[in-house]
Amino acid sequence: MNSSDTGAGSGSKPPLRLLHTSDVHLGAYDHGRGDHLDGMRAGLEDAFRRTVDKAVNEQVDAMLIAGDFIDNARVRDETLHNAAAEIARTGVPVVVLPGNHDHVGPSSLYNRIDWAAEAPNLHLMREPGGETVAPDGLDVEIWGRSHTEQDPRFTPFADAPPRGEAAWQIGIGHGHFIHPGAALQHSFHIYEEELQAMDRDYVALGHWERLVRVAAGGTTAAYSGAPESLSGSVGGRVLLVDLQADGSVRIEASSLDGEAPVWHDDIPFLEGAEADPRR
Ligand SMILES: [Mn+2]
Repeated sequence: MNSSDTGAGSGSKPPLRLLHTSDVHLGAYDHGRGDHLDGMRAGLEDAFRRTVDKAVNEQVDAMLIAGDFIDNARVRDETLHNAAAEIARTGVPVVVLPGNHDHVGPSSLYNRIDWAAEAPNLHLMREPGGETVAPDGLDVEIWGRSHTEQDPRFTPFADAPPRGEAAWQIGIGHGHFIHPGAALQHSFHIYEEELQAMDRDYVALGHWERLVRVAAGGTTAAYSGAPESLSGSVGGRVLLVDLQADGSVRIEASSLDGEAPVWHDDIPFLEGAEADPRR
């Protein structure tokens, strides 16, 4: 898409559409035996295939995967090759932020195959100190901080840098949003004040198998939930994020199963007692 034509008006921005997903957990059942596990394994792969179909059909400009794309470092080789092939099939920049299940580091699964060769459109975030991805041809910068090991003190957004130069500024993180009144026993804390201070246009969150918006000052921030939930009770949706010419951001929870979409204002905010992270 040619977005350069839309920048002439005062205060207008180039519209972009993103697909946000997380917690795909490809390969979670790679080492079990039996028809039941074979079916669940195929189900995870099929859910990601439908996620990529969605990205193609909705003509998104980029896809964001907010952690736990792959379940663990011992998945089958074919799982990694299939994952890379699906990323390549999107035909658009795909930003993968490693989470606690697929962290970077010396024994990382991201060192096992040549991702750059198999999926040249992949932007893999490898910096635990944080890094900015700026895909060619898109007026957007995505900042995130990769997990390295399963360090419970890891903080996805503490002391994040200020906005960059591109028209659109996105944050991506994998962790546990701390709701006022929630207990503090969980790892990878994310706080509303941090999201507010970052001053991004959208923050893509992962780690919960739950579709929910969270408070972030004036910023829209949401967990996409998983394409296919490991717990079996939720999931099946991805978020389409429309960054609009007037500077506003609208999100839509789009079903992978043909169910009706849930629009921006109908997507629930996290409220009440402590959140309920699956992993
Ligand atoms: Mn996680």
